[in-house]
Amino acid sequence: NKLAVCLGESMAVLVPESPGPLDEVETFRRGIGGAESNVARGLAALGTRTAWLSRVGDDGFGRHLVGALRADGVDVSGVETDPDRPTGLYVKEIGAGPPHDLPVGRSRLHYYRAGSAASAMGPEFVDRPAVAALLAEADMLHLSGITAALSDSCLALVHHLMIGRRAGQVVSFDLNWRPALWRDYDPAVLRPLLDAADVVLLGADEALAAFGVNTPDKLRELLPSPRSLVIKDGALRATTVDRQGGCVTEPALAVDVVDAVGAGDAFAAGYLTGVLRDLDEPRRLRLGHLTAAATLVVTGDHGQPLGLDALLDATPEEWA
Ligand code: KDG
Repeated sequence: NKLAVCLGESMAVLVPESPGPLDEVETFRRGIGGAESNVARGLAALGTRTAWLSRVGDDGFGRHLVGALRADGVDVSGVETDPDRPTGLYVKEIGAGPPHDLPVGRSRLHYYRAGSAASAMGPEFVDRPAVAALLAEADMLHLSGITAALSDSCLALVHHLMIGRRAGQVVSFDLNWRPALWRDYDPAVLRPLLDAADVVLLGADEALAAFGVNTPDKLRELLPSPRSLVIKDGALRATTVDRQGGCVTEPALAVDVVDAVGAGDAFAAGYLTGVLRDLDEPRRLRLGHLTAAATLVVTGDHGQPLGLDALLDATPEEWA
């Protein structure tokens, strides 16, 4: 069984019990967020051997995150506890539609993560024996643009991991464009990182916001090296572009979206499981859509696999 290793910050999430502006929400449910740990949970749920690498604070949220990922079947032996810095937190705002400025099905993230334990990761993180052992064994390493935006030391760590990867290790990189994290920082640093990956996942809308282009050919010009560019076109479709510019497209599934946060991570978990299992390209994309659909219909960042009824209802978007 191949090993996938995901590195990135996980956070406790406060999920409102009802949609609407945060000025009005009174009760919240504790959840688990963090793009790469969402991918790790999704991979493990699909039976992929998975480890998650990160740092948490010596606090209740940190212990909860680590325990929950362990219970989900994710190897957490490489997670480090920082005695001084806290675990990051984010608060979700769920769209209620007018007069709320967020439409139904859309969410907004409010971060409380500056100076977190994970933001203090740097290149020396990989020297820890538990981390080094997992990286040496990993068949796939999954990283994202979020880590690159957390701090200079985190950016240096991402570089270090990409340069130091083992021969034959597949590096997957999700752009995960989060403008709120790039306020004081130049997102141009992302381009060489993306281009050094084997598999790049990105939303067409994210690519437009980050680099000003979103079509398969323009994105290929921008990122000539990755073996596969997987472009997610919102709720409609996903397209993989190979190095020669050849495209494979699969329509997304039509579901009633409750909250889209985490759906990209779920898609990544499905797609990457397909890569690790050597599925053909259409089936990699289809597995991505199926796992994304399970997350789109819940308020949490991570959904349980769809049951039979939901699968039968989830017709491709173009048939709906
Ligand atoms: O992809 C979902 C993530 O955006 C969410 O879990 C929070 O990791 C997070 C982030 O940095 O936005």
